Amino acid sequence: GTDGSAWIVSRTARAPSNIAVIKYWGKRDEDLILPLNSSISVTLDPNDLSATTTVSTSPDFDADRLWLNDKEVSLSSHRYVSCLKELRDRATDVKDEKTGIVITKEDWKHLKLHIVSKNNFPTAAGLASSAAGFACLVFTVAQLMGIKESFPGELSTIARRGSGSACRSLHGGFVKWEMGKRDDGKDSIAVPLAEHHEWDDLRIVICVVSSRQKEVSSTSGMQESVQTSPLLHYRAKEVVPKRITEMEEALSKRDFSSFAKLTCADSNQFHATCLDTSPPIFYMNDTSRRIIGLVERWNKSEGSPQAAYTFDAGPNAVIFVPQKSGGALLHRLLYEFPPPEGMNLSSYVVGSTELLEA
Ligand code: 2P0
Repeated sequence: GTDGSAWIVSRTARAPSNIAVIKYWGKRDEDLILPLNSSISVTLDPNDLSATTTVSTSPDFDADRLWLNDKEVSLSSHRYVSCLKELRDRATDVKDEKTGIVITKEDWKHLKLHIVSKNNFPTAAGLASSAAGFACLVFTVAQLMGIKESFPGELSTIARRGSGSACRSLHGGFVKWEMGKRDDGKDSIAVPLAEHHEWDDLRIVICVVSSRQKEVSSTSGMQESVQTSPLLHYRAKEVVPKRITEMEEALSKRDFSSFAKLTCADSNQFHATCLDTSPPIFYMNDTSRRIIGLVERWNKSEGSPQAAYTFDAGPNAVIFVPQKSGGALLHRLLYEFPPPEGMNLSSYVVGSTELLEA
C-alpha cells in the first residue's frame, strides 16, 4: 500500500537525440501527430547529445510538475497532457526493490509525478532537443510505472504524441518512423533498421553554426508548409516513399555512396519546401551554404561522395563521413573556417563568434 510514512520512488534514464536523413515535415493529424510521410534517422551517441530525466513519485506530491534545464515549465500543454494520460492508462502494480514500496495500478491514478530533465546541449537550436526530451520522459515514466509494451512500438506511439521525431529516439542506430495507415495512430511507430555497430566506421560531425534559439518552431513551420507549399505534398506522395525504400537498401548494403546522395538530396528538398512555404522559412544561413559548398566541391573533386550533409530546422550542419575520411573533412572545415588565433578548438563554433554553452 502507499499509506503511512513519507516515501519517494524514482527512476532516471537518458535518451539521445536523433538526426533525420529522410525528413519528417508535415502532419496529417495534429492531435495524434501522424506524419504525411515516413522518415529515417540515425540516433546519436548519448554522450554527445542527450536528455537525462529523473521521474519521482511520492504521496506528498500534490501536482505533476516539470523542471527543464533547471527552470520549472508548465505541464498544461496538450502534448504533456496526452503523454502522461497514455502512460497512466497503462500503469501496472510495481514493487520498488530499493524501498520495498508497493504501488498498485489504482494508486497511479492519484499519485503525482515530479519530472526533472536536462539536455547536455542547447535547446531549440535545430539539434532536436524535443526528440531526446520526450523520448526520455516517456521511457523513464514507463520504467517507473512498470509499463510493458502490448505490441512492438507501443511506447513510440506515446513518445510521438509529445513530438513526432521523439518516437525515433527510443531505438539506437538507424530507425524508421513508419507513417502508418490507420487513423488512430497505432501503426505510426518507430522501427529499428540497423544498429550503429553494424556500420561502425561511420562518423558524425556536428558543426554548430549558431546555438541561438531558432525563429520558426518546427511545429508551426510544418503547419505553414502543409497549408501553403505544393512542393511539400508532391514530396510526401511522390518522392519520399521511393527514397525510403532506396535508403533502406543503402543501409542494408552499407552503401555510403547511395546513403550520401539520398541524405544530401533529402535535406535540400526539405529546405526547398521551407522556401516554397508562404511566407518562406529560412533555416539555413550563409555559413550553412558555405558548408554545403565545401562538401559538394570535395565530393566532386574525388568523383564519388566522401561526406554527406544534412540540416534540420536550424543552420547547424550534421556531416556523415566514413572514419577513414574524418581527418580530411576536419582539415577542410578548419581551412574554410580558420579559428581565431589562440582559441581553444574544443569550444570553437564554425563561422561565428558564439560559444556553445557548457
Ligand atoms: C525530422 N524535423 O525528421 C525533421 C527534419 C526537423 C526537420 O522532426 O511538431 O520537433 O513536435 O512533431 O518532431 C522537427 O519536428 O515536430 C523534425 P513536432 P518535431 O527530424
